[in-house]
Amino acid sequence: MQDELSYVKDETAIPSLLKKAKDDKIETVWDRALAMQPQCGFGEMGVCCTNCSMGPCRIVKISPDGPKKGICGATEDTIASRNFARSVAAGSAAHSDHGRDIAEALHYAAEQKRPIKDEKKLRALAEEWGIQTEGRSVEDLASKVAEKALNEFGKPFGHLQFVERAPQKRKEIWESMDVTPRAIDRDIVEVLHSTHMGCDADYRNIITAAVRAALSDGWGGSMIGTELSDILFGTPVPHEVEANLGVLKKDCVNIVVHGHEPTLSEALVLAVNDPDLIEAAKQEGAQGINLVGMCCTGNEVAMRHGIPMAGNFFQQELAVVTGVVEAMVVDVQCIMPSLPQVAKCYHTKLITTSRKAKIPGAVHMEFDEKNSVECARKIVLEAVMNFKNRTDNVLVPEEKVTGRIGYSVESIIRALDGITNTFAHQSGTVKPLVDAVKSGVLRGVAAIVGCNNHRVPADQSHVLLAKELIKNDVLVVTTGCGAHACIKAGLMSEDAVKLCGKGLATCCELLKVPPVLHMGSCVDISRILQLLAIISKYMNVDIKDLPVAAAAPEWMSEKALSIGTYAVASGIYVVLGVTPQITGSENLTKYLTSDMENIYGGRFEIESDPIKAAHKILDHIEVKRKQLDI
Ligand code: XCC
Ligand code: SF4
Repeated sequence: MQDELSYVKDETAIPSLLKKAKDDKIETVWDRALAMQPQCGFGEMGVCCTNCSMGPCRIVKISPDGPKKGICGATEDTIASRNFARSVAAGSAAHSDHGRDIAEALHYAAEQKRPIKDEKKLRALAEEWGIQTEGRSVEDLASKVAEKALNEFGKPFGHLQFVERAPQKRKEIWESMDVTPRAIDRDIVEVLHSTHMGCDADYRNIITAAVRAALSDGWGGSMIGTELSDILFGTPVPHEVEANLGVLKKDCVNIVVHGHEPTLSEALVLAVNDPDLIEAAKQEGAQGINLVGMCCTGNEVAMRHGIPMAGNFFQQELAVVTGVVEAMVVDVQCIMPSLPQVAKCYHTKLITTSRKAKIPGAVHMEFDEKNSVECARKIVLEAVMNFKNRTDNVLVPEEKVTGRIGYSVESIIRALDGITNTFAHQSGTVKPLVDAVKSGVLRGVAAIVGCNNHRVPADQSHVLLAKELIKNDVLVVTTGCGAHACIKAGLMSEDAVKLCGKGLATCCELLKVPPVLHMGSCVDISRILQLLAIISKYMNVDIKDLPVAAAAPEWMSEKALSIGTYAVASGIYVVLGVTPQITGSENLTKYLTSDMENIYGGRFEIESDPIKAAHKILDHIEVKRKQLDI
């Protein structure tokens, strides 16, 4: 927990709005974090178990007295690993259920003959999945691909189809550990089953099940989410976008779309361009309708439509505090239950849209995929009619920057090659990137992903880490709230080249790309897996051999734990800036931060200092370079 002064230095637009929140007597995430101190030591160490009603049980670590086992006899290793595995399963469930919703959306789009944006990608995926493409209409193919994707969740035999995208050596490692993901729902259910009271007590075996569920996310649910979203809504291409809370407009009806699934936000993009609704807004005295995005849904619509990126996780309450938001429209994940309380103090309507996420105090307008445009129109009209209720108590912060985003794998390969119409699954074309790495001009590639967390000054670790890496000629790719942090700090602008080492600067200037590439939302970390798989196959090595690393410097969600786990199991070195709740078990901590490397080639590292984290990543990259003899 940091005091407010920590935020004054950065570019987050947070200080001015935090002051307004104080003046308006609004409680924010920082107030609640302060009130929560000191936080429960048992929970922090992961040694509190509530898996059955004989508990809660907790293991006392700080003194020789006190219980060392749960009532059933579960040890600290069992309890901490079960808690960790259940978090991973929940994270995998969240990402994968999102993927399933997109697959359903593709199914309905086909059924209703609605536009399917990326036909090329659809055909490529159909071929990859062994679906007969010749002579088939787009709708027919989309329907078949959607069905096949939906079957990935519960098929009784075999393994996930996207596993085939991994390099051969990786697949062998997974086979040898029996963690090849089979069916997404099954792998998640198995974690819940095996961590039930009186089932699996071996922390290594519990983590093995967690790994399988996590791989079901990365090479399953998330990858389905990304690929099918691209097919349905378009594969992102590079373009400019504005970011930070300064994108809100005083004279317009402002709608913030917040959450995760692009189905809702895509329908809103259509609705806000409806001439009737724009006219209605003008009738109400506004200049027009201004749609902006927050968190991952913000990333989705920014990547595909250039909709401004209003902010990340820790800016959601502050967006309402501006006093100019007519509606905040949310679906699932990372939506603070505090929002209706904040909204109540202004005129803002908080509109929930998913049956999976209702919040007391919000207006619920359920989004129906079969009737998406009509639903979106109703929501937009609700916002328009709310414009007249705005008061004078408004503050739109000045902070606003422009950056270049839209780096899907296809766009990256295209930027590298100057070739158009490249399919992601065609390798070969990553040659210029590989050559730059081999020659040493580029030292390697690092991914910076994840959330905000009160344990870190908002965005600061993301930004310091990214700056230190690009200064040392490491190309950074980013998603999620990390991407918001980086764009706000100017790291996706042309000027960012000045912060780069000589090699990276030359590459960026040559290819006309920023040193920090925005690859999308958190499900789009599957794009990063895909890119690494292509590079590995091209170089004929495994992912674990590449001079690459990942970091989640401010992570907080269970999804981030699932991501971290599938990254490690994919052979990647993953630095966590916030300590996971595992330290009550020395064995589990050692397993995750050391032993896993011997098995999977990747491991977790815990490092809260972003500069030190950067240097650990740089050291790791140099070790890998040496091993590759480059
Ligand atoms: Fe959520 Fe995806 Fe984390 Fe941001 S980065 S706080 S998970 S919105 Ni995914
Ligand atoms: Fe306690 Fe065991 Fe029940 Fe957990 S499962 S609450 S350790 S008795």
